[in-house]
This record gives sequence, C-alpha cells and structure tokens, in this order.
Amino acid sequence: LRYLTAGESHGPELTAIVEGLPANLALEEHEINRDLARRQQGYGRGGRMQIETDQARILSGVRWGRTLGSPVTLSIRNRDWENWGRKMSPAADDFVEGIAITHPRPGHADLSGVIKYRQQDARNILERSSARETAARVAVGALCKKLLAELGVSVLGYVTEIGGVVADSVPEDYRERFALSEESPCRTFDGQAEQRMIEAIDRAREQGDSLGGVVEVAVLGAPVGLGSYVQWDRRLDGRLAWAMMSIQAFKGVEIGLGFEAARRPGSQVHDEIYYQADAFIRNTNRAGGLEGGMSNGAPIVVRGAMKPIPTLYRPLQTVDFRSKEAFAAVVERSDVCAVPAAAVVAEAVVAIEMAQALLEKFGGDAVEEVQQNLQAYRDYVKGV
Ligand code: EPS
Repeated sequence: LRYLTAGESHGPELTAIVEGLPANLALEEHEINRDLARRQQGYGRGGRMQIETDQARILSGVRWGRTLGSPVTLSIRNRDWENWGRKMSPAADDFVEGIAITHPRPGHADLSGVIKYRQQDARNILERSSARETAARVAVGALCKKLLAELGVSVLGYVTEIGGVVADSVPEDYRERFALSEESPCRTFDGQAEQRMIEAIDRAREQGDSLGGVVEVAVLGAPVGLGSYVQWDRRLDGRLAWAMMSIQAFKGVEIGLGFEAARRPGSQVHDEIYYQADAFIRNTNRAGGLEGGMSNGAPIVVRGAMKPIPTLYRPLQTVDFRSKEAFAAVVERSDVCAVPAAAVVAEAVVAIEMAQALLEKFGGDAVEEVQQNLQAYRDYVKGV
C-alpha cells in the first residue's frame, strides 16, 4: 500500500492517489466524509473552517461501491479557492504585483523553504506546508480504516492534553475514552479537563496566542507479529513514529510508557507474561503493544505532541528576508488550537501504517483473500 497527496491550501483541490488496496472492499464517499467532518471540528478552529465543508469525490478505483484493486483517486475541493482567483493561478499572465509574503513566521516552514526552493515569496512555501494537506491524509486514512474494520482492527484517536491541561480522569477502556471524546468539543474524555482546556483556548485567543497539546491513538484487535525486528525499516514502532512525526507541527512521539520508561527501573517497565486459559496474557501494557518492533497482541498505544501553531495574531519578531530589516511576522488567518483535529489526523496516519503492516503479512488481491490469510494465522496463534 502506498499513497501520495497533492494540492496547495488555497489551490483548487487536494488530491490523493492510493495504490495497493485489495479489490472488493465496500467503500462509499459518505464514509470518507464522516472523517473529513470530524477533522474540521474542534474548539479553537479559525475562520477557514467556516468556509470549507470537506467532501471527498472518488475519481478512480471504485465501481458500484466496491474497490477494483486499481489505484483509488480522491479529490477534495477547496471552496476557499474561489476567493483566491489570480492570486493562486498557474498561468504566468495572472501574476499579481505586491502580494509577496516576505516576513517569515518563526516555527513555520517559511524561511527554510524560501532559501531551499530559491523563492522570493513565502506563499510559495506556506501553501503546501500548510496543515490543510491533512484533509487528504484523513481521506486516505478513512479508506484504510474501512479495510481494517473488515479485518477486525479499530483505530481510535482522541486528545489527552491541551496547553498544559491534562485529561487525567482516564477511563481504563480505550473504547470508552474514544466514545466520550467523540462528544467533546476538545475531543477528550475528561469533562472537567475539557472545561479548563476551553478556558485556556479562550485565553490564548484573547492574547493573540496559540496552543498545542497531546493526542493518543489506540489500535485494538491487531494480531501478534505485525512488523519485524529483522531490519530497521520493518519495525512497526519505527514506522508508526515516522507517520506520527510527519504530521504538520508534531514535535514528539511516544509509544506505551514512552519517555517515562527511561525514568523507571526495568521491573516497573516490562509487562510480565502469564499463561491462563490456553493463552499468553499480560496484566499491564506499558510497552504500548509493541516489543522488538512487532505487535504483541495488546492494544497498540501511540501518542504525539503537537506544538502550538506558528501563526500568531500577536506576531513574533522576525526579519524581512529581502531587506533584512526587523519586522513582526506575517499574520495569516489561522486557528488558535488545532489539537482536536490533529487527533483525527493521527488516527488516519496510524490506520495507514496498520493497513500497510497487515497487507504485508496477509496480503491478497481481494479482501476475502486477506481475511482468509488472517483467519488462518489467528487459528494458528490460538493453537500455540
Ligand atoms: C493553516 C492555516 C489556516 C488553517 C489551515 C492550516 O488556513 P487559512 O490560511 O486558509 O485560514 O485553517 O488548516 C486548514 C485549512 C485545514 O483544513 O485544516 C496553516 O498555515 O497551516
């Protein structure tokens, strides 16, 4: 399974091509749109989300509600494009004088991008580095979640922290965490923390500031033995970490105990193994479902840290990259906090990696074949 996305934030559309999905997977546009709508929600979003109502169109690879095994092309229109016209036109004749952005935002791709790509306008950088691109990845993730559902695997994303406010009333059950979070404007499970998160976001908005946070993704139902220790790039923990870190504005990733594992002695880190009722069991899951680069059958738990969005309404100090004079950074319309949306994006990128790992081990050209291969393996594992 592989995919590419394309599209500028204020261009006509975002496009994704997904190759390697098996045939006969039931797929409808509304199933993708459900996740696109979830990504658009969340307390702390800015004006752009009032303009967009993200909808995916399936342009290839699906006929009469089932995948064909051929590449699936998805398109998501940017409604805001209509407001940009000549300013985002591909035609040289449409050039508009005097709109170049030359005051790069600290923390954004602006400055490194203009140097790297030899540009004189930071818009040529920010259009593609924008987190608008995550809409395309959420659409791809929705396809992968459809496949995972056929294989008995679910991927659940939610928020555990915003702006230093921690959701510390944590239900044991991941499904309960998820169900509560689905009802929450901060996409979190702790109602009291949610109230304080909302207050923190309101305060940041008043102060022209922005807030980051932490999201968690739990994968339930993954069989033991996905990924491998035999080569570095086959380690599932490494691939999940790469996928999470590749989300715009993410600066940290943890699996299971994560950095806390470095602080504890081994006796309080590893999950002891017991054999009960014909099965290997653990009473803890500090490893986050991954040992030796492989899934161990327990829930896979990955967390990602998102930094505050670099576009501040009370801008930080910067330098005009043409004149070299000191200026305040450019103020683009933006969100105060996009952590609730990032939980949906994290869910998508984890789903993509999980689908890839399952297809590597149980791959087939049609969904039925993948299901049979997986069932045979599950039967084997039961007998061990
Ligand atoms: C973003 C800036 C804002 C966000 C955008 C990410 O866009 P605009 O400049 O059009 O207001 O709204 O996020 C999305 C458009 C989205 O769909 O999530 C940025 O600079 O990264």
